[in-house]
Amino acid sequence: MDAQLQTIYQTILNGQHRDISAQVEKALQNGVSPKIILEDGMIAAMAEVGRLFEAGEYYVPELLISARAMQAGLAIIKPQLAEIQFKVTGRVAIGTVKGDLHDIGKNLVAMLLEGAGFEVLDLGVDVTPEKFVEIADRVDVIALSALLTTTMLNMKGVIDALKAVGKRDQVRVVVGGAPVTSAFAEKIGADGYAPDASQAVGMIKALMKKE
Ligand code: B1M
Repeated sequence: MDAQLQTIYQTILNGQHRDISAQVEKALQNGVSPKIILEDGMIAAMAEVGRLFEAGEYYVPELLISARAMQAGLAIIKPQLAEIQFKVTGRVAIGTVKGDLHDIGKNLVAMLLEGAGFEVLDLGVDVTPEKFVEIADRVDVIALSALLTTTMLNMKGVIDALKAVGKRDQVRVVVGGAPVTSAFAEKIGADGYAPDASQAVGMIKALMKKE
């Protein structure tokens, strides 16, 4: 791995949020592509953080400080990602489902969607089905994120809540997040699934064209 990417990777792994901004800025100035910084440096580091947590070598505080460093790096890279995207119009409400506080992946999807020209309404984390129902009239797509095997079940709750008030057919519902699969998406009646943020943009663009 490139030395700059290795530094970024290690900084996120160590949770040094004060150092990451300058490192990402420097790599961008040196011509490293934002996509490579994101995927090979930052996302790869978070995957390793997850592995260390699973192995009992990292605990929740380490997850938090790595997440904080990741968010600081994302803030620097956001405008660059916006520039490399193609413009399309559409409105997307995005949120992490009820009971779930993970927001890094959701923020990444929101960021790339904005970069692709979508108007994004970010509802945050721990979002209730009622909140999604409330905004259903104002958007073309509702994008749901979940990182826990327990909370992914709440995605179906959103779809059921939309059905209960007769709004299911007005809006596309798409899902994603580490434990979510296309089979699960199909089972709960979602309109689309994507395994990562850039595929989420492609999938939502394709859904918009179908209208
Ligand atoms: Co949590 N956590 N966590 N955590 N955490 C996981 C998810 C876990 C897999 C770690 C592990 O055990 N290996 C595990 C879940 C196990 C399971 O359910 N099977 C876990 C656990 C157990 C927990 C707690 C229960 C721990 C505890 O308290 N004992 C707790 C739950 C809190 C809650 O939510 N109620 C908890 C808490 C936390 C922190 C708050 C400390 C922190 C989150 C901070 C934050 O988000 N601001 C945290 C973190 C950082 C993680 C890991 C290490 C990293 C997650 C991450 O940000 N990944 C994670 C381990 C892992 O994932 N390897 C873990 C990077 C991010 C870019 O990827 O979010 O997957 P991801 O997003 C991807 C795709 O999934 C996709 O695009 C993104 C990339 O392109 N995507 C979408 C995401 N959303 C999408 C929506 C779409 C499309 C694609 O819509 C169409």
